[in-house]
Parts: sequence; C-alpha cells; structure tokens
Amino acid sequence: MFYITTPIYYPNAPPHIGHAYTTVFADVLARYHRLLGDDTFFLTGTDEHGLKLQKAAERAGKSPKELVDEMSEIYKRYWKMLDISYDRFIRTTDRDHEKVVKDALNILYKKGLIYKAKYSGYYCVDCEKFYSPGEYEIVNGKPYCPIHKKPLEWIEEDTYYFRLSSFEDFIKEVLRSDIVYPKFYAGEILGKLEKEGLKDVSIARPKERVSWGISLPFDQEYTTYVWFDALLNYITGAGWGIDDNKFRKYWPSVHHVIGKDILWFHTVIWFSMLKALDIPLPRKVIVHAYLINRGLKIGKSSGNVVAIEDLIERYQDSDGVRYILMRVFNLSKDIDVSTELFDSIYNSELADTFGNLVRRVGILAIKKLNGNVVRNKVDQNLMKKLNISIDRYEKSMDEYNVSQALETIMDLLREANAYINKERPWEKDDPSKELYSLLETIRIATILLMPVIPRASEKVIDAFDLKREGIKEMDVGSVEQFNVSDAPILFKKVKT
Ligand code: ME8
Repeated sequence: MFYITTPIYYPNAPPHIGHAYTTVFADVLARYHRLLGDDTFFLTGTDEHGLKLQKAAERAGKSPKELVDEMSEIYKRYWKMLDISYDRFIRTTDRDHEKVVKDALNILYKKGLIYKAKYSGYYCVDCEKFYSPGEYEIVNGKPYCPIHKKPLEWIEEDTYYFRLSSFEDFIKEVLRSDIVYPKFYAGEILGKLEKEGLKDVSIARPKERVSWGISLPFDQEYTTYVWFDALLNYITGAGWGIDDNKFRKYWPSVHHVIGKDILWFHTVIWFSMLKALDIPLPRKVIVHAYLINRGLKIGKSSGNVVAIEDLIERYQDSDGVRYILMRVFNLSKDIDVSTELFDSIYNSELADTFGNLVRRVGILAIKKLNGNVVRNKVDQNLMKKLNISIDRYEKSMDEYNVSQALETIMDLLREANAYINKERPWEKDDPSKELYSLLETIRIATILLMPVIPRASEKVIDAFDLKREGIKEMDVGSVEQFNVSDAPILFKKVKT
C-alpha cells in the first residue's frame, strides 16, 4: 500500500514551476510505487477557502465559488499537461470534505479541546497566519511578513482556540523520531519549540470578516480557519468517517510531500490535530527545499514566477519538463532556476544520451537484423553495470532521491553509448550479441525511466515491442526476441 499526497494549493492564481516541482515529484513516487506493484493512492487538489481566496474573488469581481470553480479546472488542466496521474483531485469545497471538517470540529469541541476567547495579533493574509513578536520583521517601524515582505494586518476579535499547547510534549517526542524526512527539518521545528514553547491556536474567524469558509458546527457566526480545514483534506481523501475500509487500507501508509514553507503546519498543527482525533500519525512527511530565482523563492508575491506553459513549449512536451525538474530536485538545498542549466540537462541527457542511444540501436537493429534480435548472452560488463544500476536506482528512489536515481540511469546509458562506439556493430555481419545487449540495456532503462518520462518510455515500448513490466519482473536477459519496428527520435535538441 502506498498513499501519497501533495499540499493542496491556493487557487488564487494558476500553478507555477514551484507547484509543478512538488506535484511532479509526488507523481513520480506514485508511478514508481505502481511499477513496484504497490496498491497506490495519489491525492492532490486545491485549498479553496479563507481570506486570501475571498480577497482574490473580490479583486476579480467574482463570487468566491465562481473563482474556485474556474481555478480548480485550470489546475486540473495544468496537471493534465504535465501527466500528473492523481487518483483524486480534492477540493475543500467538496461535500465529503465539509462533512469531515464538521465531524472533526464536533469531536474536538466535545472533548473540550476547543474553547472561545479573545484574540489580538498581527496577521499575514498571504500566509493565512498570525505572527507573534520575534517572528515578524520590522520595516520602517511597521511589522512585516518575513516571507512575503508585506505589512501585517492588526486583528482583534473573539475567536475559538484549539488547545495546541497541551500537545507540546507529544510533538517534541514525535519530532525526535524519523517521521520528518530529511530529519534536520524536524530539528528546526524542535529548536523553535524549545525557544518559544507552544501556544493555543485560533481556528475560527468571525463571519463578518471571513465569510468564505466552512461554518463551525457549534457556532454559525464563525467560519473555520483555512489551515484547520485544509489539513483535514488528507483524511477526507482516504475516506475518514465515510469509507472505513478505504481509510484502514490507505491511511497507515500515508506520505505527505510538502515544501519547507509549510512544515510547521504539517508537523506541530497537523500532528496535534491527528492525536486529538485519535488518528495515527502519517508514515512520513517528505520535505523539499525551494526553487529560487534571482536569490528569492519563486512565487507570485516575489514576481519571479516561471510559467509551466513556457517550459512545456521550450522542451516540447511534458517529459522534458518532468525530467529537468526531477534531475535538479533537492530535498535539502534551494535550487536556482536557470535556462542554461535546464537546456544542458535536456540536451545532454535526454537528447544526446537516451534519445541518441534509442535512435542508433533502433536503426542498427532494423538495418542489420530486420528488426528481429533473438536472445543472446548479454555482454558481461554491461550485465554487471545493469545489475548495479538497478540496485542503486531502487535504493535512491526508496530514499526519495529521484535526482540520484536519474543520474544512475544516465551513467548506464552513457556506458551503453560507449559500448557501441567500441564494438562498432555496424561493421559486423551478425551483431546479434551487441544489439541484444544494447536492447536489454534500453529496455531496463526505459522501465526505470517510466515514472519520470512516461511518454518517451511508451514510444520506446511501442517501437521495440517491449512488455509493460513492473520493476520486480524485468529480469535482465529474459527477453526471447526483440521486434524492432521503428527508431523514434525521442527528444529534439533545443537551441541554446
Ligand atoms: O501553502 N519552490 O498553498 P500554496 C518549491 N494551501 N516549492 C514551491 C515553490 C517554490 N518556489 N512555490 C510553491 C499552501 N511551492 C496551502 C497548503 S496543504 C494542507 C495547504 C510548492 O499554493 C511547495 O510544495 O502556497 C509549497 O509547500 C506549496 O507549493 C505551497 O502552495
């Protein structure tokens, strides 16, 4: 069983390269697990309530519902363009989710974990978060959001609190385990907890200020705080309180993929909510660093967004974009987006290495052997390299290191290209052994590349008549005969 989630994104603007970064990564892990034969469930979606969406709708002269209906379709369109194979696209305006939020609130209210009291503090609408002194920056004597570099709003109102403070010890203990990956991120949260302790959190907004949200089931004058609502999407997706069998099946294997900006919510707040609801914690929270541009995190508020459609146009289809994003993907380190770097990855690895090998071997097989390459002994060196590569690839993927997994395959493919140059099969009367060895290498590489470049992989499968096998069944040297009917050009180089 493998259940994987992405953050649900705010649909106040279309997704950009940063959202694609997370979503393609989650998609690659989902596809990899399907290829391993695991029963997989992949959830993504949109976070549609709250002040940020309410204000975006006002600016657009639309009702919030009109805006989110339109925008969630736009998200789906982008994910289709990028071949994102989600099993459900969840919207926080979905009926079943509304029920989950209300049920959860009722449980916590009855347990005495929610109470009413006054709140005052500084708020960032872009983060949908209150900031306390020490957390915000002071610019020209005014409190500013440290992330969005915008003035904070002073807010004073009656609200409902969730007793987050009572979970401090629990959270600290959990953060010492290896639930957060890579683990150093948990250390950052622990440090903050040690320094500042844990205060109760406001989980409601008066309707006159924020009308766009799910009403509190025990007080109709209030809407639910957007983060409290949003985090619950992960249990709605698995069927909590709706489909118990599904929930029992998938929940224990849940993996949350998130950017490091929302780690506090996905550890401190989310773990406390789950504990309060007697739901087991997720298996893993996988955290990645940022894509940056000119030194700043890419985002709408920094004004340095790279559009997904521009990338798809430059690299011809989704495969190129997916491959590049995954080749630079990094959990720990921020990555600077640069056209030179992207072009060089695309040209040297996809076009010159994988594409070129497929094209050369395809042409040789057709010319020399009429496309029929029968079983032979696989060249010893290639065989060794293949076995090592498969092991390394699986190990890297199991550590969520997709970039390293791709590097391993490229290494293997470069070796295969060198093997052709050395053996010169075009000069031989019967290059069956060489071509069989090369086709086996291509077959294995194609299967392993499927999670990242599904379209090109399908083209090779068709052209070389490969079986659609899972990773567990792809035994090196097991193919009786290859029937090569085409030598496709998989990737056209971009002009730099
Ligand atoms: O935070 N680099 O939604 P959001 C890497 N609705 N990843 C980036 C990125 C960048 N420059 N920019 C965005 C929210 N991301 C909430 C989530 S979940 C219950 C609610 C990715 O639209 C990254 O995954 O602001 C980040 O965590 C997410 O988009 C934030 O998306």
